[in-house]
Amino acid sequence: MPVQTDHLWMPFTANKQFKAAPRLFVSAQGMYYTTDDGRQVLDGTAGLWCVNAGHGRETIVKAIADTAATLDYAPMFQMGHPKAFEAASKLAEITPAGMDKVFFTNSGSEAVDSALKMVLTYHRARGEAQRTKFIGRERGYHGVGFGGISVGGIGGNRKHFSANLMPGVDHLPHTLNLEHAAFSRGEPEWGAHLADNLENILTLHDPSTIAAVIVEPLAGSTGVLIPPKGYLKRLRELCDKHGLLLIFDEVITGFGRLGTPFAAQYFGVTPDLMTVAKGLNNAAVPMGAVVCKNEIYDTVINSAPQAAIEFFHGYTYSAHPLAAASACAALDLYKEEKLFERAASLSQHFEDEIHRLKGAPHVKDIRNLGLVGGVELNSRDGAVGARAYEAFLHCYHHGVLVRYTGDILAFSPPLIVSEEQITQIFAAVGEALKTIA
Ligand code: PXG
Repeated sequence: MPVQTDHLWMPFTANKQFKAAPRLFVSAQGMYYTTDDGRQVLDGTAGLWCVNAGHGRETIVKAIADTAATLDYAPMFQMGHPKAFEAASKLAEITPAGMDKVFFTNSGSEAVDSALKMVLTYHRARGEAQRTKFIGRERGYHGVGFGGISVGGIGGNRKHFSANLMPGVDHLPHTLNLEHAAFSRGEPEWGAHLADNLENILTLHDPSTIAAVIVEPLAGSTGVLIPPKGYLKRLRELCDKHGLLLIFDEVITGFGRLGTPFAAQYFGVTPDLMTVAKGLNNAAVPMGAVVCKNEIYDTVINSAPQAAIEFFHGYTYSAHPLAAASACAALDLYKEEKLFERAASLSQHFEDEIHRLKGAPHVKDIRNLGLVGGVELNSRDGAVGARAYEAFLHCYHHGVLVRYTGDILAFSPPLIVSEEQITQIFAAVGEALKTIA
């Protein structure tokens, strides 16, 4: 029986186009989805960059099932439950030194908005309430809340809402430059100086009014923009020079995507706050978090009287028992199976295979780091995105799931992917590109 699609308004989807020919997954195991017509599709994107340990992992499934049976829900406002604290401790084990405090949310978008509020609360607690402005970056994706789209830099996500965005936000330029850095393998050599634009922006504001800078260490959603060598270190130095907090949005880069727990460790740059979600619990139940430096937590908590709520923020489902239990199980699994190390050891093969597409029809640029890759296509005249959509569709019908945004194909397989499967993903793309006009 074909599924009735009329009632659901689908997110970030061309609803009319999709409903004319729906694509449905009915189950998933390991590296594969199964479609409603019984085909196996290799997951080249870890769902939406989130199922880092692969699908249907037994210990995670069991943790969720057991928890649902024993503690379906517990309030976290003025109450608690053990798994919430355990999940925070397990997460703190793998965060950069000195970043041991965790605030749970239900998504990356909520993590970003929570981080922005946390920053404002911190500055107020330390007597710098005038620090209210944020600096994001062009092409940044920080979720879809009003805070997130305000600091974000993706035109399509902002323009309908532009009259209602948060005030006091400015943006750094993005770091993609095809003239100097096309087909870079890993981090581009060119472009560290782009961080110096922060100084230019600060001259337009009083730096003492800036609360924080927020960037994705590696920009994912916008089409995989790899930071130039030295760029993030420079950004950190400039933030320190002017007393600005630095937020890394690690919703995509967290949990082994680059072969280290977080991009912060990969690049050797420690932010003041990190936003995470997705891989936090292998995406089994909606969950996100803000991780902050101990000093931020201590300052906020110690600024309030003993019986006072220190941070007026939280969600009904903050650290929901099912989410917390699945986070504990996922974090254990990453450790037991050494999946972050596995990602690191696969990254050279991934790089070699994706760069084989150089010279394939329509390919304009190829970018990669860890187990993240992007292939940018030349757009068809007057139809941006059409080529990538057709390539995506061809891959899907030939058993490989890829992602696309505009005319950029994106790849981020689960960290359990094999070398052969990596080869298969890019071979499927190569075949697809030959068939499309
Ligand atoms: N920050 C970053 C860096 C993200 O990539 C969010 C925040 C928001 O997370 P939530 O959980 O609210 O969606 C994201 C989400 C894609 C794609 O294919 C990327 C995201 C979500 C869906 C699709 O590029 N990133």
